[in-house]
Amino acid sequence: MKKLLAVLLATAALASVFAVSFHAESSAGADSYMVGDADGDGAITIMDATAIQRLLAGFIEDSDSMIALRGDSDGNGLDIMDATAIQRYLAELTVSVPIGTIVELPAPTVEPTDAPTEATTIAPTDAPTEAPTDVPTDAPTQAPTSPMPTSDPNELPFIPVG
Ligand SMILES: [Ca+2]
Ligand SMILES: [Ca+2]
Repeated sequence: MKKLLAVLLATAALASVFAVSFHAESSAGADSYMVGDADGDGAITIMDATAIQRLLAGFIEDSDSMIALRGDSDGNGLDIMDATAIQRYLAELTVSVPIGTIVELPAPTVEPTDAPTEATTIAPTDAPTEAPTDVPTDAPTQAPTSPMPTSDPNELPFIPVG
């Protein structure tokens, strides 16, 4: 019962935190469940194992499949081992499944929205037709001021022999 008490205390602490933080968005526990809490009363009790056994025996219906979802502690579908796991958990025996763990409910499947069929109404902008206003600058008309070389720099200087 120590484990159960710890889980309940942790759940209560979480619930109070959520109540403060997310009170406006959703009621606590509406989008999550406790693994093993087959009957959904918020606690792991022998009634959860009994609910699984009764469902498997066909004595009760599971119209919204929540007993099967919450009771399936190992994720392989609801079977008698899930009831046994709850009994072992309550007897404080070793269980290898996450009984008592809070699990978020899978998000509801949302139909994909249709892609918009209307064509975009924004026409492409026209390219600018106005000519550029900058006139190209004239090429320089003034002749270079440095004098042109008068002799071929590759020509060897004349050295008189004598
Ligand atoms: Ca329960
Ligand atoms: Ca199972």
